[in-house]
Amino acid sequence: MTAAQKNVLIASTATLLPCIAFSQALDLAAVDPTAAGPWSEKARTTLMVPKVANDSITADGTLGLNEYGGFTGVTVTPGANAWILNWPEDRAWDGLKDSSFTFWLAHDDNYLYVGIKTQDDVVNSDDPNGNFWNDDAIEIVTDVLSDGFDNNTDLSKDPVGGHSYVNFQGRFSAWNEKAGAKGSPAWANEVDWKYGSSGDVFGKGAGVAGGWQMEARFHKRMFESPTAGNKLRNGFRMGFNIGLDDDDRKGPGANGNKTRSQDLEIQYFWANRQRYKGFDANYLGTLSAEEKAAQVWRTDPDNHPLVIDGMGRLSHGGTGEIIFGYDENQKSSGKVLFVTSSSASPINSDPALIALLQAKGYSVTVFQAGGPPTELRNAIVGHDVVFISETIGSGTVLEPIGDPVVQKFILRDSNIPVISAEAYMWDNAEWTEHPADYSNEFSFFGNTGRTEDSQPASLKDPVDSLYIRNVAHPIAKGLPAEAKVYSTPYSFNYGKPSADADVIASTLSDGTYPTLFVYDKGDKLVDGSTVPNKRIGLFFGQAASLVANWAPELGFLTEDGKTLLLNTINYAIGQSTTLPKIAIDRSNAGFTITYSGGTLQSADSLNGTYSSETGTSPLTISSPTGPARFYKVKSNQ
Ligand SMILES: [Ca+2]
Ligand SMILES: [Ca+2]
Ligand SMILES: [Ca+2]
Ligand SMILES: [Ca+2]
Repeated sequence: MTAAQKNVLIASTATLLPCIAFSQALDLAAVDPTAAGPWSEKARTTLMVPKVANDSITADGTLGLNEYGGFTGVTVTPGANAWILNWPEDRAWDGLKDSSFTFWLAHDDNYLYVGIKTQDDVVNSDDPNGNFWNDDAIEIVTDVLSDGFDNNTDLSKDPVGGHSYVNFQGRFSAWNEKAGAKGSPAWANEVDWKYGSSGDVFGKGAGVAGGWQMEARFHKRMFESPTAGNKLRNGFRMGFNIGLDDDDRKGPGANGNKTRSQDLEIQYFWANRQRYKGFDANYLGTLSAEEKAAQVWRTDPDNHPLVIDGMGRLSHGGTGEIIFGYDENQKSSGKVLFVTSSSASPINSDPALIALLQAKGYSVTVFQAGGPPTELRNAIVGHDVVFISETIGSGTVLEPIGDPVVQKFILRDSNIPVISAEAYMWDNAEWTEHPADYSNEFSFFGNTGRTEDSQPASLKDPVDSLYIRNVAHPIAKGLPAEAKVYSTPYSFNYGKPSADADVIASTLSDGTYPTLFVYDKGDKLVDGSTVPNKRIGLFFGQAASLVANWAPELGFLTEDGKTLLLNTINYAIGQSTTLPKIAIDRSNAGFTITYSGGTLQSADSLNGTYSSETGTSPLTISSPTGPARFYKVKSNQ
């Protein structure tokens, strides 16, 4: 982000700082259900769901060691990190031993699994399935297609996913046990599902010393929409929330002593994020395509303010998000140092990016930029790649050098691949041409869709596609020439790298304003210095007041966008090293060049100037011209 944006962001995050009361003496009447807190922080409500071997999890109510694929259980505690419902009037909570819970998530080819351990002083269930909120039970709310609607999942009749309860015994709210059929339409309304040990939903649990434990499994077909085609695997992102209801036998239920107005003593949730009020399917239906693309609700705080309240716990928009771990045969490996503006609570798309990298198999260390330069230089030790997020202030990865003093990239001499999505450090890093005084001059570098006069008019439009310039490069593998990488118009980073850089993609169709470019080891930067390892400028941009004055989200990336991002990290780490190979077949009228392991280049003399060919292998030259042509494959490693 630019310095000016950073100041604005500091002001806005200051108002979001959570007020965490760790005391067990919690005054429930004083809890503000509209307040921000850990439940609304992206960093604390974003999770990666590990992929485990089929049927390695048994929903038997016993959570085995590592049964959940290494998932670190998430503990949800009133007074520490839970959003608490401000109802009923005589709600009560007497501390951890009265009610708190830890949950685990994992998935295999067929099922999503949820494991629960609670502390609960009195364990009870004496209500019918549809009223499990009056018993000891968990609640699950999903936003399967991540639409973020301000809706009520008890009424919206979601075709897939929705709202359900599983009581401490593993019984299911949406199942009519007497009829042996679907009951409530609040869950997977358009899926023909069944509950049972061999059904689509099954749970099992029981009271244990000090509380209860329960496991439930949900067949993925209850979340997978035939029309949307979504599959819960390989990086898929889904809105998810989990809450808890505590019945301690003091209410009007059959087992209760009737001293309280309700069986429910307290209800609390893991997540309750800010959502745009009034943003739902009906409202979207009133918008034109242009208004949708401009996401007009984001800039209409009078009609669509960002809110947190009791309805959020039942809405799509209030959910946290989970990202599904990749299949074993699609995983990568490597250690990523993720450089962000706050390691305590990363913002914008960073929590979801981190979860996506973990889902892909990378281990991620989060590093907060802005400390002494040696701190960053020391932090890279043991890592395979540095990823610099757009959330950082560009100055936080620079240090003053020389006389006269200029700000230079701290890792300029570090022998580690670096990817940066923060375009405003590219100039000081000498990755892009820039004014002599390193000022922000948008004809050289920046992000598209800005108001500044120095930005060329051709870069001011809202766009969702970039142009692949090097189809043979491993980063561009499998992508079309014009690749739609954003699901909604957003901003691209761009710069003017030196001639040594491989331009993978450009912002404009004529190849100008590269938005994804690579310096390989030994290439020269714009100041003539030689890079000790790969340096990669990444397209994924940031807020741009003209077209998208809001922070990036992982949801803005299409599958092609995610592929481009993950290919970039794979390439930077350099796992798929293949030696360059070339073969020329002259059996036809012309000739055919088959090559792999790099970029095909040609020149008109052996020691001439080689330039990259644009065609993919095998490349057929049917009408050769000139006396001779020399071809070589330049390694991408
Ligand atoms: Ca188990
Ligand atoms: Ca209790
Ligand atoms: Ca009850
Ligand atoms: Ca209880």
